[in-house]
Amino acid sequence: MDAGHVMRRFAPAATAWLALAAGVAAAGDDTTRTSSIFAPISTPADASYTAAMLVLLITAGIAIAVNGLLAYAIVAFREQPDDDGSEPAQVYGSEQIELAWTVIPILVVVVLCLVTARTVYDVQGAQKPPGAIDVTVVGHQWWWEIRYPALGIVTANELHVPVSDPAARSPTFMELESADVAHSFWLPRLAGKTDLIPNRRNHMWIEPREPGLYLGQCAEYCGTQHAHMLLRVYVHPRAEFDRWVAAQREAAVADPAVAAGRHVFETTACINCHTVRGTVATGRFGPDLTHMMSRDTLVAGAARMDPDALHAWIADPDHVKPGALMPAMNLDPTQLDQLVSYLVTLR
Ligand code: HEC
Ligand SMILES: [Cu+2]
Repeated sequence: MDAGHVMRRFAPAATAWLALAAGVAAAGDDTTRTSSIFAPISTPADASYTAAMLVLLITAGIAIAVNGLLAYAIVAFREQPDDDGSEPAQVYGSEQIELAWTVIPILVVVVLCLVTARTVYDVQGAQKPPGAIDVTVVGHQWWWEIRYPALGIVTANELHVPVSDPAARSPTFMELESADVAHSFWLPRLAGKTDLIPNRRNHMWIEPREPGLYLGQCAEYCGTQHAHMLLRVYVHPRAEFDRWVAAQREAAVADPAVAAGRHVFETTACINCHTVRGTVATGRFGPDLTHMMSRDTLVAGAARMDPDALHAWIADPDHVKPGALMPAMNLDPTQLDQLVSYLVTLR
C-alpha cells in the first residue's frame, strides 16, 4: 500500500471522527445530532474542559519535546560515510541527567494531580444556591423519569431548566437514581457523566448560560435499547421556563369528545404502568403521560411525538423499539384509534 492509497482509505474515517469531535451534525435531524465536549456552555462542563485542555497542553508539549529529540537524534547521528567503525564514548550514569528526568516528571504529575483535585473539589463541593432547581432523575430500561419534587411535576426524557443568570443564579441540582440496572447520565455540553446506580443516590448539577436544546444520552450499556435512551435538555429564558412549569402543573385535559378513548385507556392495563394525573391511572413503571404531547420525542428519542408514531408504538412497541418493556396490548383497530385520539389531547 503506497502512502496515497493509505490516505484515501483513512481520510473519510478521519474526517468523520473530526466531525463527531466537533459536534457537527451527523445527520440533519436533531434526534441524531451529536453533542460536543469541546463546546461547554455550563459551569461544571467548563471546569472539566479547562482541566482537560491543560492536561492536553502539557502532554502535547511532552510529546513534541520527546519526539522532536528522537527525530533529531535519528537524523543528526545517522551513519556517516566517513565513519571509522570505532565505538562512541560510553556514558555510564550522569547524576544531573538522572535527577532531571526524575524530578521533571514528578513535578508534571504533581501539577496534574493538583489541577484535577481542584476541579473535582470545585464541581463536587459546589454549594446549592437558594435559586437552584431540584430535579430527581431515575434511569429505567430504556427511558428517563424526571421529577421536580418541589414543583410537583413529573415528566420523561426531556429535561427543562432555566438559563442561569450570574446575578441571580438558578443552576439545576439533580439526584440520580436507577429503577433497574446501572445507567449513566451524560450531557456533553453541560457536565461530565454521572452513573445512576440501583439503591444509591448520586448527585450532579448543571448551570447553563445559553438557552437552547442540548442533547445527551445514556452512557453506560444498560441492555438492548441502550442506544435509544436519549436525553434532551431544553434550556429556557426564565419567563419561558416559568410558563413551562405552569403548564406542566395543570391537571390533565379532560375532553368529553374523546371519552371513548379515555374509557379504553382506563379499562386496560395501561393504567398499571402509566400515570395520568387526576385519573385512575397511577402506574409508575412507564413514563407519566399527563402532558405527554408537550414532549417533542416519543420513547426516549426513538421516534417523533406525533399521532402516527403513537399509533405504531401502541400497536406494536417491539416494532418501534425492539425489546422495549411495554407489551403489545392487542387492541382492536377501533379501540386503538379511539385510544390515540384520547392520548393526543394530553398536552
Ligand atoms: C407493563 C407496563 C406497561 C403497560 C401495560 C403499558 N405500557 Fe406504555 N410504556 C411502558 C414503558 C416501560 C414505556 C417506556 C418504553 C421505552 O421508552 O423504552 C412505555 C411508553 C409508553 C408511551 C411513550 C411515552 C413517552 O413519553 O415516550 C406511551 C404513549 C405509552 N407507553 C402508552 C401506553 C398505552 C396507551 C398503554 C395501554 C394500551 C400502555 N402504554 C401500556 C410500559 C407499559
Ligand atoms: Cu441506560
